[in-house]
Amino acid sequence: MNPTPSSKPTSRTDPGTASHPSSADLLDAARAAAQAAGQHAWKNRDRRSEVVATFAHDVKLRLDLESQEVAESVLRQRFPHHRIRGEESTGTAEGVDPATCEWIIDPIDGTVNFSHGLPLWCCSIAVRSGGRMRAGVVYAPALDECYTATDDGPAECNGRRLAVSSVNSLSTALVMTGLDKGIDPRLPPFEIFRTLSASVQKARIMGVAALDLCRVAAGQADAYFENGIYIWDIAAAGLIVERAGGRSETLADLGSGRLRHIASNGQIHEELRNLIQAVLSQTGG
Ligand code: LIP
Repeated sequence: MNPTPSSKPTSRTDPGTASHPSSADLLDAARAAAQAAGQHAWKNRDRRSEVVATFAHDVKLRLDLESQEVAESVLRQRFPHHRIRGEESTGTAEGVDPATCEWIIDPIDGTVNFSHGLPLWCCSIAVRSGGRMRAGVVYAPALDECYTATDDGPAECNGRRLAVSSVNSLSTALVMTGLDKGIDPRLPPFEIFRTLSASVQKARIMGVAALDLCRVAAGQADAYFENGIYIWDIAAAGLIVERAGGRSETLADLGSGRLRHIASNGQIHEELRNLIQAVLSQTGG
């Protein structure tokens, strides 16, 4: 495995300024921060059992916190006045001027996978301003995959252009999904999972939402659904899906930052949304 990703500079369509950076400038910073944070976790993976908190179905690692700090310090050097929001940071987005850039970080998405030594984890960094995502990077060190996109450029993996699949029916689709951390088998996500599994060619749970969406962008999966996901899990990869020709849509804000989210190649989007809405209306979810 080669942990060193491509770091070629992005082409510049808008020169940008210090106070209004271009999307290419933001992508360069996001890539640098994601690579630094991801490499920190990867190089220190023998410390993956250093746990700071455990939950019934989740874990928080010392490396989650350290990698968040690494990412933040890279971003602060370049953009000291930007807001930062992350799974491991205390900053909030409340009252932010929508014109101000806000960075959205998940230093290790797929923490449970990482803690077990599985290679399916990544660092996800997005930046938004003016109400839209400007740039996103999903970097998976153990897979040597670095997914990138800007709002005015293509989606790429290690510099190779991505395009969504052309599957046009759920019955032949590979659908990535996950189950809410607050697992309660009586809740609608389990009912949706049951229906989904029966309706698609295959439903897969990989445990790393950002990479799941990148698989959709790469045409290796056709759609994604999850209930109870957070903005930092889907912000960067959602943009990558869209710039690869697909769709990424938050269906509902479930409170406390939890979202119901779908993404797809576009062709099966309505079919997937209708299936989920039908189960929710039957279960009162
Ligand atoms: C995880 C996701 C995973 C989802 C988990 C969790 P974390 O993120 O990527 O797909 O099913 O509930 O949110 O906590 O490892 O960064």
